[in-house]
This record gives sequence, structure tokens and C-alpha cells, in this order.
Amino acid sequence: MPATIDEYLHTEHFPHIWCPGCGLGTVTGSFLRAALELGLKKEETVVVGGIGCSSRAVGYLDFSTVHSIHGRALAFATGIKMAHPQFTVIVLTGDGDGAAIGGNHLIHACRRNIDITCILFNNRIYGMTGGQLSPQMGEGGMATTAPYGHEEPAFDLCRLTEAAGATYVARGTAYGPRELQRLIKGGITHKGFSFIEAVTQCPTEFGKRNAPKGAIAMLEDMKARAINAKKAAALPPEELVDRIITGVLHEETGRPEFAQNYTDMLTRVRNTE
Ligand SMILES: Cc1ncc(C[n+]2csc(CCOP(=O)(O)OP(=O)(O)O)c2C)c(N)n1
Repeated sequence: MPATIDEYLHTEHFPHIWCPGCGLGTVTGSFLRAALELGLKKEETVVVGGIGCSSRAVGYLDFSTVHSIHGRALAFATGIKMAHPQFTVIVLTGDGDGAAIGGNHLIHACRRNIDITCILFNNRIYGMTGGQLSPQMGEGGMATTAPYGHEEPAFDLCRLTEAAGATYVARGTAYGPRELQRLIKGGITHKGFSFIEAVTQCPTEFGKRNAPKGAIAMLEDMKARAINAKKAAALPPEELVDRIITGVLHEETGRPEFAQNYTDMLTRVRNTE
């Protein structure tokens, strides 16, 4: 059992590709501390990424890892969980990877309530490919593909995944790595589909074109906008505009879990043959 998070890392692959001030390492650190607290075994834990700066985290992790293809991390993870239901399966994905090209896989994984933990790093832009807009950018955001300002609203990914059937939904930020660690730990121990949105900063591609600029200003903005769900519940909706509501936003037990249901169905069919 690893004694430090370094034992879950391929430090020989460092230095990593992330820019100075990027929040992806902070979020990955929260995940690793949650894994350490839970004592996750490397050979029984599969971490799947798609493609993007965020998905690239899997390349530095010493679990059983798959660096898959853009948008399809949840499809790979679903196959892995169905073949090996005893494994802990975790997906690391970006807002482009998980909510744009991979958005359909996301809602169907929620609908199935398959026992996978999905951590979506939301930096509101395509970082790896040079700053194209993602569905999470929101109105007014500037991107290489929205040089005059983006016209579309973003999804509230937590409400989307709850409505689609996820049974554990939480949001944290790179400003609050300890809270994020707790939320991720809760997601991994939850039986069923867990979705954790990790709001994080991309000072390079997002900050190049949008305010606030620079990692410190972006983190201060996150701090000012974040509000715990319990405090938010006491406020009227107009006071929650532009706030980042954090904490466990939805948790439900008792709904059937897909891999278990499918295994039970196979047993039933075999017994009646
Ligand atoms: C099928 C396919 N389409 C497009 C790409 C190019 N591509 C690679 S990463 C990426 C966007 C990644 O954005 P996001 O998931 O938000 O991750 P970030 O880099 O911001 O962490 C795109 C469009 C690809 N690799 N494969």
C-alpha cells in the first residue's frame, strides 16, 4: 500500500506538460490524496483519461491506466467496469473531452448509474489545442474560435448529470484542494455513477483572452465566487448568479447499479438455460 502520493506517480515522466499556474496539478493532487486515504491498490484501480491537458494526468499516474481517445474515456471505462466489476474505475476528463465531444457518453453513463467516478476538470476552454471555445465557456467568453465573444450559455454540468441519473454529484475548485479531496473520496466510495466537477484555472489559454488574467487573480476570483451548497441554500437565486456552488449537490442510494444488474441478469439467464 503506498505511503505517500509519490508512490502513485511516475515521477520519472516529470517534468509534466502543464503550464506554470495551471490548476490541473492541484486537482490531480486532490485525487491522489483521496486515493491514498482510501488505500487504493494500483493493480485494482483503473484510471482512464481522454485527450487534452487534463486527460494527460493519467500519463503521470502509476495505477492501471488508459490514455484513450478524445471524448471516449467513459466508453472505455464502461467496457473495463463491465469486464471487471471488482475494479475501482476512475475517469479523468476535461470540459471539452467530457462535455463537448464526450457529452453523450457522459449522460448515458449517468443514466446507467454505472459504478464509475468521473472527475471533470473544468477550465472552460480547450487548453491543449490552443484556446478554442468549449461548451463550458459561457456567454461573452473570448476564444480563438470566438474572437468577438461567445454567444452561448454554458451547461450547469452538475444539474445536467443529476438530471441524467448520476447518483453522486459534487463540485469543488482548485482553490479548495482539501474540499475537493473530500468530494472525490466521497465519489470513489459511492456505489453508482459519481460526477465531480473540479473548477480550475487555465491562465495560458483562457487567461490570455479573458479576465481575470494570471493564476493568482484567477484563484482569487474562484475564492470570491465559491460558496458552499449549505450557505447557498439560504440565499435567494439573484444572489447566486455567477457563484460557484460547491459541496455534495446530490446523493442518492438504492438505485440499481448497471454492472451489478448486468451480472445478475447473466446469472439468471445461465440458470434458466
Ligand atoms: C476526435 C478528435 N477531435 C479533436 C481532437 C483535438 N483535440 C485534442 S484535445 C482537444 C480539446 C481538449 O479540451 P479539454 O477536454 O477541455 O482539455 P484541456 O486541454 O483544456 O484540459 C481537442 C479538440 C482530437 N484529438 N481528436
